Amino acid sequence: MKLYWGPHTCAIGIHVLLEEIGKPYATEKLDVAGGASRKPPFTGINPKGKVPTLVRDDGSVLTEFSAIATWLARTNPEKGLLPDDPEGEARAVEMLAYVEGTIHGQGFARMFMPTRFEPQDVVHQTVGLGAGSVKRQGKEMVEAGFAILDPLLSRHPYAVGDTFTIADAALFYAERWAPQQKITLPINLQAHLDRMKTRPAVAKVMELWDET
Ligand SMILES: N[C@@H](CCC(=O)N[C@@H](CS)C(=O)NCC(=O)O)C(=O)O
Repeated sequence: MKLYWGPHTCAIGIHVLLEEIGKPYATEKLDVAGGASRKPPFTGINPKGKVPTLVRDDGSVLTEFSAIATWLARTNPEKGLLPDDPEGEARAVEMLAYVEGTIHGQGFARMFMPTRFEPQDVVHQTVGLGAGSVKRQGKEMVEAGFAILDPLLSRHPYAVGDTFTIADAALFYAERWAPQQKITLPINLQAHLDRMKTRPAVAKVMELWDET
């Protein structure tokens, strides 16, 4: 099994899951910021040009954070990474979808790659966090998303309950971007991020990625 990843990307959540599972795996680092994921040879592996990308032992390729996370959870049931009960599973999927689709896909993506969003005029793309800019819009979306999730984390230490699940791996990667983008996390999400960093698997991956 091999995980393709890039510095500062959401792939860190999948790397954490691989460490939590504790079975052998390989990794390959890509210069995602420099565009390596969008050209050959990587596009021959994942034409979407995105990390995380997981190549499994049978050579098949799995893409999309939640698909990879769900597959890892279901193939390692003894680790309890995805609740078995319908309510717990639905809450985990709910968190994954919101982090990936809204906070990441709508919010942080505008901050990281404003040129891929409308409006395409120079003013809106280049005024940084100025009013009306794409980046500012993204920041507001992220802050609104975090504000919605924060009360949930006042009820339990992990994203959907008392134990670590794949929903925590997703929430973690988004929380980790907040200080890098000068976004102040609400109190319960900051506590969750701090809690995540105390997990040996998370600490190990952050050291491997050379990130704090
Ligand atoms: N929907 C995808 C999104 C993955 C994604 O956006 N990955 C980013 C890094 S966090 C990436 O590879 N970007 C490279 C690019 O778009 O050029 C998923 O959930 O896995």
